[in-house]
Amino acid sequence: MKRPSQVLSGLPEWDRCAVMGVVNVTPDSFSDGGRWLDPGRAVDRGLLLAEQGADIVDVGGESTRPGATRVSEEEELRRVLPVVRSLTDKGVLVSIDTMRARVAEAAVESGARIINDVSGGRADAGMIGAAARSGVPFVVMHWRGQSARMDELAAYEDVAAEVIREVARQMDTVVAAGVDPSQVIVDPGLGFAKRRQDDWALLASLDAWRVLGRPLLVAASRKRFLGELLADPRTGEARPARERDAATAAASVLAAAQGAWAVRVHEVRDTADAVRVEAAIRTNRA
Ligand code: PMM
Repeated sequence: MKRPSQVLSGLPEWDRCAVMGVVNVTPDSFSDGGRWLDPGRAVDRGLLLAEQGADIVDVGGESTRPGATRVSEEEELRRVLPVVRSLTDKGVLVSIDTMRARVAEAAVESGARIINDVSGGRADAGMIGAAARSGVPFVVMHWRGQSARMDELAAYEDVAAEVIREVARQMDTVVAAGVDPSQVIVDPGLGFAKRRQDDWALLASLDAWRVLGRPLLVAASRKRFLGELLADPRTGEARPARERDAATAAASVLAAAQGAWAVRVHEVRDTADAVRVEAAIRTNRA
């Protein structure tokens, strides 16, 4: 199956699904919280991910795990800017994972080339304008509300259709406010106001996102639905986050096979190999 056009201005055009490696400069992210809070360690981590095959390194300074409380803007800026600056100086293609306009703007000034806003411009009234002015690609992820209450918002009749419809509506909003439509990236927001069965239904129907005609980013990495699938059969306890990387690579490569433009992962090496295998099989298909 041929992949839809994946051209975004200012970014390379990869001939396979791209890999976005994650550096969370936070004390409390669910899967890697506290490991890269020190800026030097965060930069080293980003460089290692790039060396292991990350095409993009996504830098974030605020945890969005279910139930998380927000950090101040000053603290978020303090965490991410030195890391963004240092990685871009070293030639790494950086995206900034933030819901705040000021953080996005400052990160782009420091060299970030994608704004990855898990709220798709809904959390901060200034974000869409900031994205429009920056001109860099902007991620419109499916989002129904802040992490502190997102579990209550997970109610769907037909999750695949509703999530696409809500993202299409938000795409219209961001384009009406000045974002270049050819710079929009879409994302189903796995785990954000989703129950476990919703995440699986979304992962099973990524083909349907072609109707939007935009590059699709998929972030299954280490998420709760994988931990629950792999729960200990004796105790019923979910598999710990750091032991979900093989499952992450599997989910990511199956997203690539459904046409994903990029997959966002905490551990890069296996997924980087897997997307290359997917591309080789696709290009050898009659
Ligand atoms: N998920 C997380 C953070 N950022 N960005 C996008 N575009 N899509 C996602 O699904 C997404 C994201 C939460 O995971 P983390 O806290 O482990 O980074």
